[in-house]
Amino acid sequence: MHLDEIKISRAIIESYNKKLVDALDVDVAIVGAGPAGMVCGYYLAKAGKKVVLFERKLSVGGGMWGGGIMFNEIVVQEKARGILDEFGIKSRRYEAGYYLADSIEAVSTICSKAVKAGLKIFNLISVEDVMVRNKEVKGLVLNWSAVEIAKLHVDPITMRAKVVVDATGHPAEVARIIERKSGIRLNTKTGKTMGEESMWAEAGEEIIVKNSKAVCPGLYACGMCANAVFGGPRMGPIFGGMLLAGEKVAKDLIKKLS
Ligand code: 48F
Repeated sequence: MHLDEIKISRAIIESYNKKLVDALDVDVAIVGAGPAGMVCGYYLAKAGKKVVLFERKLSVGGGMWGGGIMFNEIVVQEKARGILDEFGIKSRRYEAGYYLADSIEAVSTICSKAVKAGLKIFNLISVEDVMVRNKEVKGLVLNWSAVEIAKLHVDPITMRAKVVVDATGHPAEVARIIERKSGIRLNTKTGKTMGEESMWAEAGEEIIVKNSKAVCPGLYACGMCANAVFGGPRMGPIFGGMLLAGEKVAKDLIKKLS
């Protein structure tokens, strides 16, 4: 069979265009394809919600690929083992209460299951702003990451979501944009982002799940971002809290949207 390069190009352009147009009006838009964002997207998609995820980088997975100091193993505590099982990720007991998983298997499996469940992931897209109406977040402002990196003077596009989830990890980028530009008071003690605290795995893992909740009308924090917004320690290469945070926000949103 003769392969026509123009057909290949047309197929990609037409299909991507359709996918992007369909992503302009959704139930939930997640920012960041780390473990927290992808797990959240998986449970939402599985529940039949229309959910899209925008990721700045070429690859999904955020900080999970590198385990600790680039040793590609992750530790997960007892409480979160059920989520590894739900995804079919193999875990091995290290000592009582400590389980190990291969970080490559973990990222690739979470991503695969989430996409198969119906989560639409757009990589290479950066969220540079939010759409706000009457002090409520109503959507996201998107641009190609290549435009951002090259600092090109190119205007973005806008999409609408019933709820936005900030899963951008340590920088809490969406919450900080709102703090800087919208005049909306965040649901924190000070009304502003509180900032993350120094390493304490045990406390951080507990707090992160509690902190993964509504930040302001229309916006939820999920994963490491939640401790940066509401205040809480970092926890290093233990990942149960990220998985549990993703599951918790998804459950809250399924209830809220039905
Ligand atoms: O950092 P990341 O993995 O966040 P997470 O899911 O997990 C945190 C852990 O990896 C680790 C940890 C465990 O103890 O602390 O750090 O909470 O994933 C965040 C993703 O968001 C993307 C970023 O490239 C990364 O893949 N991201 C950040 N800002 C934007 C963004 C943005 N403005 N637009 C699009 N993507």
